[in-house]
Amino acid sequence: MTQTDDVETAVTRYDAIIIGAGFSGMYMLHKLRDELGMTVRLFERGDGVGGTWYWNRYPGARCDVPSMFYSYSFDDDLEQEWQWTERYAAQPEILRYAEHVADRFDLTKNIEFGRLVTAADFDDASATWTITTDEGTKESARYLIAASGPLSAAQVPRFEGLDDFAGDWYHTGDWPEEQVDFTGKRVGIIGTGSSGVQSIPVIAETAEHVIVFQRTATFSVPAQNYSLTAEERDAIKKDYKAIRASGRVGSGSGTPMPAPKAFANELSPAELQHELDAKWEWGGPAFLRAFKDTMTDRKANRLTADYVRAKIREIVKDPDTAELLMPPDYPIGAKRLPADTGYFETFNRDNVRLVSVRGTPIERITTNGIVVGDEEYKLDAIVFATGYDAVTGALNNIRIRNSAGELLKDKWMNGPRAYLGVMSAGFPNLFMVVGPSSPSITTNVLVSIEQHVEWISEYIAFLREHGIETTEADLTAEDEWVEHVSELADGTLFPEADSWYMGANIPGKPRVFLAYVAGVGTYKERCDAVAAAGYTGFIHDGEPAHSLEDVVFSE
Ligand code: NA7
Repeated sequence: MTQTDDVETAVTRYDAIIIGAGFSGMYMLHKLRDELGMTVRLFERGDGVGGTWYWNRYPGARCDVPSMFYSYSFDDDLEQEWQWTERYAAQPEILRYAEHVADRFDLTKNIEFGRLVTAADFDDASATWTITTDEGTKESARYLIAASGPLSAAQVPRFEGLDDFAGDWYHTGDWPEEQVDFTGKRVGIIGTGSSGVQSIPVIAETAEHVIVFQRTATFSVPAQNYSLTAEERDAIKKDYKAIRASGRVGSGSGTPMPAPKAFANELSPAELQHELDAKWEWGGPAFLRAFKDTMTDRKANRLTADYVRAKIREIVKDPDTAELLMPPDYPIGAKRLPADTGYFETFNRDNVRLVSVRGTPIERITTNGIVVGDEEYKLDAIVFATGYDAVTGALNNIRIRNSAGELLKDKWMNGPRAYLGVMSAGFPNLFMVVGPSSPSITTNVLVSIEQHVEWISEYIAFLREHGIETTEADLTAEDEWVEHVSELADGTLFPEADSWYMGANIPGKPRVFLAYVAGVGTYKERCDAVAAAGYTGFIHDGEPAHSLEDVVFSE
């Protein structure tokens, strides 16, 4: 079905083009090609599949969602045959899994690796998207699916002098393929989010000296990772569907975990302590579910935060270092809560030093190291664990333009706008997987990815079946959705922190909460209701798909 246009650029026409070969793009490719019989081409800037897990090869990189559930559920044989070795898989194992999926479903034959998509232009007349790659090549398709990832645009702060640094420097999200050996080196690590929290303990084991440059002290809870036994795996696999489903209902994050029993103010001091102890022992993000209102009530949140502060004082031997590690007064969980293995303990090591850059920011980088205040810290290597331009970064890095010449980036100047988080008004036939205003980043992203891919491919099947050439989000529906998403966030403590969830980590980025917080189950119900009503809130070939009054978004 592939055609070649007779225009000068010899554009090849596909049914769909997908950007990104992470978990979103790989499943999308499988769905569209193998179930819908479409011609599909996927463009991936890396030289292999895996997306985030292809790039994040830093020491200690590990998932913070249990691997048995941070995996695809769409294929029974796949979920039964893969044997996760740890409760929380490390990056190499997750990458092997992604490669296994690519082999199993023969995906790579439709993927062009090492090709960065730099621009995408929609043409109303032919109802096609034409993408341009960094090599200047162009391809076109009816549908463009952005599976470019919510955490893929790595951010290196523009410190003066970085180019002069004589040592090596790395970003955790753009780590080299070959192993980096820090033995005998003085390593500076900037950033104490999840990537810093995971990498600092591991780098400290080999480096001669580690200096951690901390701007905001972080909360962190132990992952409580362990090796999975065959019995544990088998027990889950026996009942895989039902166990997975239990994490997908209502306001769930998508990961099965113990539900909170009560609101904090319903519990006695002893019961509060018991709930927090139990969740600390359970490990990882479940800690934020000690109470029903941890993320909505300041008092419940403060109890939870103070519990971690007390743990830090207990673990870290030097009282001055412990004080520096004390997270300031932002709600715990309002910045993504890292799940660590020995993070606070690492500051008891003789070869680790903590430097606060909160009051006195990093001034510049020199040939020899990093200058803070009047001190120059001599370094052989610098690790930037400084995060991402989350959710919108990867999309805005592509010059996405509609037929009227409008840029998506300009439309999103004051914050991203997307109906259901899948499509932005004025940009027809462009679907986003785990896009802004969808649950994505606040959930087990594999669950959100599967739901989005399945919903989008069903929609595409519907469009093809009904001979509809273009679909686009209706502006009113989009405005209502964005308003609804923002109201939901305002009912929580999330907006109170300067987090990447809020875009606050990127200078100049609008302060907007980037996700839908009512949970994967509720969100799926909304999406399914839209589909059942004939794709309400979308415009099909210029005509409203259905009356907007059929779908009410306010709670
Ligand atoms: P994060 O969570 O955005 O953390 C970035 C860290 O880098 C954070 O501690 C920042 O301090 C720090 N940072 C950023 N810019 C600077 C400058 N200019 N100076 C000093 N320190 C700086 O990114 P991660 O990669 O750790 O995690 C991202 C997600 O990936 C994670 O949540 C998981 O979902 C997976 P700040 O707190 O902004 O003061």
